[in-house]
Amino acid sequence: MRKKGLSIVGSVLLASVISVSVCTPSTQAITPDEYVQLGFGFFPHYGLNTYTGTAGGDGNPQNFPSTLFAPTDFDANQWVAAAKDAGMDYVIAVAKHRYGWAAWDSAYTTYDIETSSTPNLDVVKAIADACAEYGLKFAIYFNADDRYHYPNGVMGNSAYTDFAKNELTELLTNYGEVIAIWFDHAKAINNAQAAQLEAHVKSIQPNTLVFFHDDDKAADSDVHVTELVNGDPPVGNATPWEEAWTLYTDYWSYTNNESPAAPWSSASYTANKVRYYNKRYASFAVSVPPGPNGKISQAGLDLMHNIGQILRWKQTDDRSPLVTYSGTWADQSNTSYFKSTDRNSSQAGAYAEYTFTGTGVRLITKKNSSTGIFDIYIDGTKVSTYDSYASSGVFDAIAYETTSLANTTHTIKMVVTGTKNPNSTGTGVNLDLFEYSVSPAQAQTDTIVDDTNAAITYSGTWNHISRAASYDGTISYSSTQDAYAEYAFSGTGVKLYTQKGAGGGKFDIYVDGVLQTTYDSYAASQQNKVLAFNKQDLAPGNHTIKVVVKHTKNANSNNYFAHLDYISFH
Ligand SMILES: [Ca+2]
Ligand SMILES: [Ca+2]
Ligand SMILES: [Ca+2]
Repeated sequence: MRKKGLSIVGSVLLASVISVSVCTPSTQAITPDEYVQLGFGFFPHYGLNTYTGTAGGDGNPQNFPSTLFAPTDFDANQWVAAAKDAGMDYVIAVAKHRYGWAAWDSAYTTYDIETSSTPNLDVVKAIADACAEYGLKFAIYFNADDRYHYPNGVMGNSAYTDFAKNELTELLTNYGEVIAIWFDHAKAINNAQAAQLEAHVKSIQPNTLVFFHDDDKAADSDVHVTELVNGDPPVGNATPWEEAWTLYTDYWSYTNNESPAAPWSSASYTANKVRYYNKRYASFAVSVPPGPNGKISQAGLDLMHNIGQILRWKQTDDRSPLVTYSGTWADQSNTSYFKSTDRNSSQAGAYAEYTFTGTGVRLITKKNSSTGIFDIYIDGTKVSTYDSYASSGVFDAIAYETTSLANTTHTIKMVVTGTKNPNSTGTGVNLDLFEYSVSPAQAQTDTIVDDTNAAITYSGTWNHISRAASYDGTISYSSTQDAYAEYAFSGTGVKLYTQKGAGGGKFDIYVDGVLQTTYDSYAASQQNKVLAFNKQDLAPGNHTIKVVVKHTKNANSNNYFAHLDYISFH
């Protein structure tokens, strides 16, 4: 085993000569603050670990041949659709865990998907493609240790550093925009290695955030990342933060239990944790690990769906300036109220009014033995009269709920009647908070139109070639001024994908004959399946999208090429 390790180290040293050290301006930066604002992410742990029967990094990787990796029904679209359904906005793909096994075919090792039971499945690509399809951001987990190729440790080992850089070059070049590289187990490397890896990542995608999961390298991390078991961000936290955890008991990856475990199996518990971390300026990323077949279990899907049903409701407290009051209202406080606050009035005709944009709204009140009756109006029309009497106190009572409003701006109004039912000892009514919701998360069913599709009209000189890294293995390109490609579709949203590289030039993108943007496809290093244009607010009906070659370029580019890889619409 040691010999095998050493021979790979040798080839790694040779390969390191081809490293990339250039700077690429990106147009789609994400800042640490924006990362935190994403709020809720999916961190599905899946890879060789799923098939070893051991928790994560346990055991000697030499005992785990690559052929153990054998999904029968792999479906990254299922994972990402479930993430969207849960209200998540990004996915962290586990490209390489501590065993050192690569979930893509790396040119720098054979301990990867190439020698697995599914050599043609690129797990990283499948997740990246699904994220593009469903509109989620894409990040990559890369364990900083590597117990297969470097069983004696990676600390201070320059051959390892070069090997890691080469693998990172592949990950940052072939899968489009990567918002973050999540280096786990960073205590395995020293500070100089961490600095080199960070510089390398940013030399390829300058706006990719770099995280080191390891307290002694926290200062070097763009976002402070913590496992939930290691503690929460403090109250008043102002450091960009991500908390991460698994919803299964045994480990981050599937081991032998395909069901989420208590307390996380409760959708309200998990949704409340998301809100808890978001209030502390932290995003929350969770694993619901796919099983050995390559899919998330039904129990996992159900939990994710139910979390999404809760998170689609956003809270507006009674003290929010967005709520306007008329008449006399008294402030109340009790830790059982949302934000510990409530307002109460018994004055007939007094009202509280709230304007929101969405498809659903709820009014949350407190019932007790001394509360009375109020009316509820939506957009000026009385929709309900609510009796808030109860023989004993009830917090979080939903006095009114609708989920069937048109997706536009509405007003809900609570009007005090000064009346009560005979059992009640008073006429006062309580407003704790309003909740409003947007349309239920829906899996976007985009239709993909590859560049080879006969329905695309090409004018002028275009080349149509095979290229393995492009969508469906094809790409079309031109450097002829005013050459164009045009496609007609029916729908409300359209995206256009290109590639970027050292010879990339500029092209115009038109929708319905109106210039939308001029796209500069230059990048110092090759980037494939790059989203060049995204418009999602079209009126329902027929539209056209057109790419027109400018034959202009920025000063760094060595050519004028415009590429069309594919179009998607819905
Ligand atoms: Ca390989
Ligand atoms: Ca409140
Ligand atoms: Ca293509």
